[in-house]
Amino acid sequence: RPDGVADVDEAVEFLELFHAENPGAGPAAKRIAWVRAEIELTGSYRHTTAELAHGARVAWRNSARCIGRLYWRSMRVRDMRAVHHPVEVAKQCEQHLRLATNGGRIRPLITIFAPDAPGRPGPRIWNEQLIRYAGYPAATEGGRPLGDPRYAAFTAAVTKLGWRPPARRGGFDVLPLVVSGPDGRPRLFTLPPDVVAEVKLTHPEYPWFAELGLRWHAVPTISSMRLRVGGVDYPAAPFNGWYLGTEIGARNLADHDRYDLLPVLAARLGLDTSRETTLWRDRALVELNIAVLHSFAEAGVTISDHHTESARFLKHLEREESAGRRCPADWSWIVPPMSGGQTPVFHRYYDTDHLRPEFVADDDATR
Ligand code: HEM
Ligand code: NRG
Repeated sequence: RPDGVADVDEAVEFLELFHAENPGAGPAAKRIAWVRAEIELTGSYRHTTAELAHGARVAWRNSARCIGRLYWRSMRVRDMRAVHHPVEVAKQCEQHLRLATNGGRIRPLITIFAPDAPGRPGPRIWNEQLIRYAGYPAATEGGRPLGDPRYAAFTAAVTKLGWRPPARRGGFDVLPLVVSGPDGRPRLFTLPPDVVAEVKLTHPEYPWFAELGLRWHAVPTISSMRLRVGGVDYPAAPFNGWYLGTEIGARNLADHDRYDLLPVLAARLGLDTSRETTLWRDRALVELNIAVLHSFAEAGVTISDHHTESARFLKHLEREESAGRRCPADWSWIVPPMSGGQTPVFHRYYDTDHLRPEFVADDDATR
């Protein structure tokens, strides 16, 4: 709700869920009566620390597109509801990255900034993730794009706002954070390099692979999704887990409209690219994904492969069923983008309910 008024029905539904799942928290009826009165009086209400943490974890549990939900209970929650100012938001995003990276042993973590309140919207982070690479269309001699084409528009937008790309633009230039406060005015913040953990890609069998100069950041931290708990919106609530190798190796570095590296790899591998039937794309794709998993492991950075994470997800479904809960899942997002049929998640259907609390994709004007 753009006016920051909390939805009473959603509040009641959430508090009933919270008390059902946390029997130690006391009687629901008393808390619900209190919250009803608070909303009537102020237009919104304040979650307890326990409600906020549970709400965030359940929002993860309800994310139908996420294969990584087995560990939903163990996510750490940083309560930064007192933080409104863009300068402080940026600082706490840096701290989020430090704590999440944890020297390579990645910890699932969410930092929750001030909610939308009547007459006072919460802060917003305009980046899709805290760490993303700039995209420069047609920047190379051959007129090929440099960097991540997905962020070409965002890169142009932050450049207009005053960002200066490095003197020598590269394929992996980290974009600045764009944060706005209650006035809506975007402000730019450069992330200090020490909070941006990256892994340089090498291949266990091909020494030449390192010469390609490929790398990726260690921690995927989505920062553009609104967390909605019990009728209250938290527009800035960046969260992270760890990467599934295929996100990098089968999408970010491989998609035709991203880094588009399969033709480059096929050439280095000496594959016959004259016909599709040689499956040169598939062979290059496998080697690229081997390089991603190998490099993260060598660097001591948490990552998982699609076979392991698929098995974990089935275990999660079993557990949810035992707990008597529905577990919505979106087949087209859950099935990995390579070797789908070789993973157990391919061979079944899923619940498609829409459950709350939830993460909501906010439209990103500059994406
Ligand atoms: C999506 C894996 C943790 C929430 C995804 C996707 C993967 C994934 C592979 C699909 C991404 C794509 O195709 O672009 C994992 C793994 C985790 C993890 C391995 C390790 C712990 C988390 C956490 C949260 C979360 C901690 C939230 C608290 C989501 C959401 C989406 C998603 C909301 C959908 C994003 C969208 O609509 O663009 N996850 N995830 N995940 N995940 Fe997870
Ligand atoms: N595919 C995106 C990240 C989406 C979310 N994936 C996770 N989330 N693993 C990419 O950057 O490639 N997470 O919270 O761990």
